[in-house]
Amino acid sequence: MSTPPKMTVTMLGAPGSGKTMFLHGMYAILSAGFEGYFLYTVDPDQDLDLMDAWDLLSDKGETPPPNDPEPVPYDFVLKDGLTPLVEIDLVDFRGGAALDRVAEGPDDVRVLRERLARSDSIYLVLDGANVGRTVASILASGQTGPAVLDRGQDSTQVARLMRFISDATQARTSRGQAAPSVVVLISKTDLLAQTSGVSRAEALAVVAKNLDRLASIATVKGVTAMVCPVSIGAFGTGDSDRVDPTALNPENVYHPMIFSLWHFLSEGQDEHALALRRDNARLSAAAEVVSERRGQLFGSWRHSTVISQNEQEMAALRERIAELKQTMSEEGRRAVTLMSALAGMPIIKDGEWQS
Ligand SMILES: Nc1nc2c(ncn2[C@@H]2O[C@H](COP(=O)(O)OP(=O)(O)OP(=O)(O)O)[C@@H](O)[C@H]2O)c(=O)[nH]1
Ligand SMILES: [Mg+2]
Repeated sequence: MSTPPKMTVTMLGAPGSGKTMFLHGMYAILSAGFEGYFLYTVDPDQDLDLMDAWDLLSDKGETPPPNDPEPVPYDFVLKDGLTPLVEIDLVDFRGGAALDRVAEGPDDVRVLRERLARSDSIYLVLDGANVGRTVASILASGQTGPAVLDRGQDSTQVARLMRFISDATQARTSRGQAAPSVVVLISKTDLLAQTSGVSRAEALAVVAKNLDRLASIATVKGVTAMVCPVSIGAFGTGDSDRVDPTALNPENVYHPMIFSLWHFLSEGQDEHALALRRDNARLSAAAEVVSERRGQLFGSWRHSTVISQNEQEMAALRERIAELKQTMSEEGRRAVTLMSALAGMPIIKDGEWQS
């Protein structure tokens, strides 16, 4: 692959839901390498910023401050060994950017909405402590009634955030593009057991069973989604500025990015196949013109310009077709490998559980 394709990823989540810490944890783990995949910032200074923030957390327990209205943009490149697979455009917004009104909020509100419409992958970040409370109320009510995340903490946010994903999906499909992949990222899963009253595994099973009510966008037709329980450490619910650094224990932080890339490459296969069909059709048309002109009496003499123009086009098309076929087989192979790295993660396509 010559220049890697660019993928846009957007995190949506209420203030304090754990977006920035997830991003820091993901970078710390993936920049050190996971199963041969490496994530780097394009700008080496940003690598220092991210590593400094991670060092503050792992050495002193200092957590990142809440984001301000100035979004923090990152350009990453994900590599398989030394081979760049994809460039990733990811922006860390404050949670309020998704919840304020455009007319009243700072400019990040408009920027986030515009960005969602061109996002290839969207992470719906749900605070695990809240999800746990919802699980407790689902269990208490005998799994009936509406399952909304704890009001005042997260309820309206989830509905609102999902609406943005729905709008983004519509914007993309109206342009003939695939829907963005969706990661239902349950953050702070170390708190799930505490707030749900059942074990983490049981709580996650309740989430999976009730996903159509908790995060219904993940189960609609046309959407491919993954539920990903993430934790940065068993920090408890205490002071959010400072946590116990010895409790640091990142879990599942690389899965969302691997899933986004898998989906991006899989969708790319359909687009490549379409381009291949188009190029093959043009090649046959040009070949037909050449053979027809050559077949005419004095063909090569009277039609030499047309013939040579078509032959040039045929050579260019053959080259492009060969490149496309190579890209398709490389990306197809990579998609299969990426999927194996996601083994065991719950993936839902068109409302159907895949694993
Ligand atoms: N127990 C626990 N707490 C966490 C975890 N991740 C984050 N937190 C806590 O949640 C707080 C908020 O996390 P952030 O990542 O800053 O949240 P955010 O979504 O970026 O917030 P805004 O930038 O304000 O939108 C942190 O300061 C931590 O105290 C986790 O995995 N476990
Ligand atoms: Mg933040």
